[in-house]
Amino acid sequence: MSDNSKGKATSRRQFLSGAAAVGVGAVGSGAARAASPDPLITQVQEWAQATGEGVDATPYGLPIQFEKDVVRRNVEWLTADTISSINFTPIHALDGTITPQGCAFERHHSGAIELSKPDYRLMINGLVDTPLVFTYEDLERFPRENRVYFCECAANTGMEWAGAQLNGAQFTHGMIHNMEYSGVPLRTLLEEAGVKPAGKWIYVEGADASSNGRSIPLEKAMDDVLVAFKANGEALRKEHGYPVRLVVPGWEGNMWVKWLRRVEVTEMAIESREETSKYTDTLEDGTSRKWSWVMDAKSVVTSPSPQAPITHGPGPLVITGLAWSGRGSITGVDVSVDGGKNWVPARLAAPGTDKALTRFYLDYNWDGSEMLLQARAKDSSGYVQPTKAQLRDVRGENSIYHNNCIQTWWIKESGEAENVEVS
Ligand SMILES: Nc1nc2c(c(=O)[nH]1)N[C@H]1C(S)=C(S)[C@@H](COP(=O)(O)O)O[C@H]1N2
Ligand SMILES: [Mo]
Repeated sequence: MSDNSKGKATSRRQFLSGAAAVGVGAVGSGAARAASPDPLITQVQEWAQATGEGVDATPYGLPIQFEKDVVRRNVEWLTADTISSINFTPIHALDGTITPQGCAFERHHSGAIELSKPDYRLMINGLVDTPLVFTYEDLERFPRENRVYFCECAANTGMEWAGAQLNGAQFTHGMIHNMEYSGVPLRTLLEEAGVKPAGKWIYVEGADASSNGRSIPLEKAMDDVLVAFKANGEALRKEHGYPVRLVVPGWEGNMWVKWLRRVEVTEMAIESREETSKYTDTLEDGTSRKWSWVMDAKSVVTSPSPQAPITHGPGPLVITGLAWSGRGSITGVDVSVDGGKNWVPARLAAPGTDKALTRFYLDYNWDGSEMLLQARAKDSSGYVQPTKAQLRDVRGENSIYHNNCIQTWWIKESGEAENVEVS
């Protein structure tokens, strides 16, 4: 910590006065250190005395070695093996909103398969005028769109129902990624086949052993669903469904069928399959709800957080995180440093967009005392993210899916952070 920042730290009194003391701009407020002899400034360094790597060293670039900790991680005890399993996006270490494919969480029911473009076929059958089969090349000839959406597994934050459990935003909230997809609207392909009036649903399945079959109402299929083949400008990675996956904006990740092979237009939802009935939510009164497809508004502070502690002293501190809603766009995010007693509006890095991640910042002047840090998202439907207590009142503690409660990080004076609950 520099002497400069110590001198300008907010006093405890100011801190406690609440909203007024929170969120003042950090610019010029002591984040830089006074110039003093520093070998990194005064001496010619090793890397300036020789040439670097040539342009052909890495035909496909990887992150520099110093970033080797920014990787997907799994929680070993969560699943029996890594084939039917999940890992987590390192959201604590990322910024902006786009998730690089290489660190975007994976969820497979029977492992990631290798399916080439020449071997790829997509069939549309069922209640259509003309059953059709598309090759990869065929798909490329339809008018294409580019859209950014988040994909959240319904089980995200699912381990936190009964109590604060996993110590890191990566593990509590990392079953999410946000990419720019290029693809063909499913509507275009369905119209090509001609949906019969009796068709009210589609049943979609993948080419992997699990097939991950799902029923989706035709209305959604004709709305904003994409048959995508590129993510963030490049081909989908194998683990995200190469060469073609379904993108079902705002809806549970399990409907985003990877290695998409068939779309069947049906009269009713195909529910007999074990997989389809699996995704239900147990409620407080012991009953279950199903077909809770939409992911409600949610947010999390990604830094500081348990895996991203504060490593400097009092003074300017960038508090940042992500917010999203499957019902529309994020209109605002509030941040609390006192466990939800007082809230201040965070700054959105850009206006929220439809069913995509929104980055927020609170440029804070930290006095070095402990904080109970929370974020609360609001979306364009008027919905406000609930507290854990509010959510438990309705859903009890036996749910797994759809936990969108407000998360609390206890930031200690040392700058370390812990996953906690506030009553
Ligand atoms: N074919 C197929 N599609 C699938 C799955 C699968 O196992 N097989 N898993 C689903 C689940 S549960 C989720 S959360 C998302 C995860 O997508 P990702 O692996 O690209 O993150 O894919 C969905 N699509
Ligand atoms: Mo999922």
